[in-house]
Amino acid sequence: MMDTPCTVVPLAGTREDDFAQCLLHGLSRPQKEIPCKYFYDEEGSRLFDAICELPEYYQTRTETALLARHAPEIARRIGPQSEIVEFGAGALKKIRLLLDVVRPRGYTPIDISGDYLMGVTRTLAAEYPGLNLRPLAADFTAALAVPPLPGAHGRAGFFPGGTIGNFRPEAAAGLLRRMRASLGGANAHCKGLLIGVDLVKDPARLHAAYNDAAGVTAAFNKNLLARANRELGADFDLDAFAHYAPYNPVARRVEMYLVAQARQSVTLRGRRFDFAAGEAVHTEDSHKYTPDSFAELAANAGWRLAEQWRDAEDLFMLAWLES
Ligand code: AVJ
Repeated sequence: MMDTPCTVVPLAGTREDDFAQCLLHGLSRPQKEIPCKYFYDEEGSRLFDAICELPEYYQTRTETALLARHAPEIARRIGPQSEIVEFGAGALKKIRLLLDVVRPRGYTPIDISGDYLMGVTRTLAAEYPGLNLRPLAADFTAALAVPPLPGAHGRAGFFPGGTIGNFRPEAAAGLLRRMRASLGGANAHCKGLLIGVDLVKDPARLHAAYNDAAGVTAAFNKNLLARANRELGADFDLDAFAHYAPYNPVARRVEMYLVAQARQSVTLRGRRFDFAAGEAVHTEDSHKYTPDSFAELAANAGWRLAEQWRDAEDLFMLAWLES
């Protein structure tokens, strides 16, 4: 039996994420913006979990079905006794679909929220007593030196959820390149990277997924302002902003905004920010790919799309990249 992992190792080089600094900076720009990574405080993570259950939000359930269905083929690609490194591991839900079939020697979940990661890792350790667990607290977008797990037969990366879509193509290629470097390196034999990708589809379907009838996505978007009020003592009037999330079929991305419904001022850390009526704060991009456009992105990052699994409706793709 392994020791229960009760320490989450903070990886060197991870800088403190500063919501206040980022917000002051983002709201001072000619085009106001708040980076989408700030959605995920406790309340935001709860709202995102609710999004995943929405009838309009097909992504989570489609990816989950693909993972369950193709686990044996994925296992063949990863190989036995390997190490799986997950980037932005969150609640450790999706890895469970692979563990019993892939039977890796070790699992290294990386997440920015160290305390949360410690809790969920403990639960996983109790369920998989033979698994070598190595939780790392780090920002997965940084260049991370992840030392290979001793005794493992190669390692594979895991980046589900379609989160790659939050990055502009240039940044996405940079991120995939850094993941390749993190997984490879001196004594690590990189088997590949399993990544979830949301696909280009009927704009109406995409629009519905980000403009759900129950208003959960709107609440998720507005949580950025609620969080600023809670954590930083800002005075955003949540009713004075509207959720706006159109699909841009030319750029092939959903763009999310918070739009001021009337002229207003907000005070944050002693500074005043003015909003014109109709002025938008950009909060998220969610890029969609075709299998070909994703293969091209991967190639720009030194990866080759070696295999792909899609649902019958071509809503979502699990891609297996090799270098
Ligand atoms: C978690 C980034 C994949 O882009 O669909 C859901 C986040 N934003 N609804 C996505 C999100 C609005 C989600 N990702």
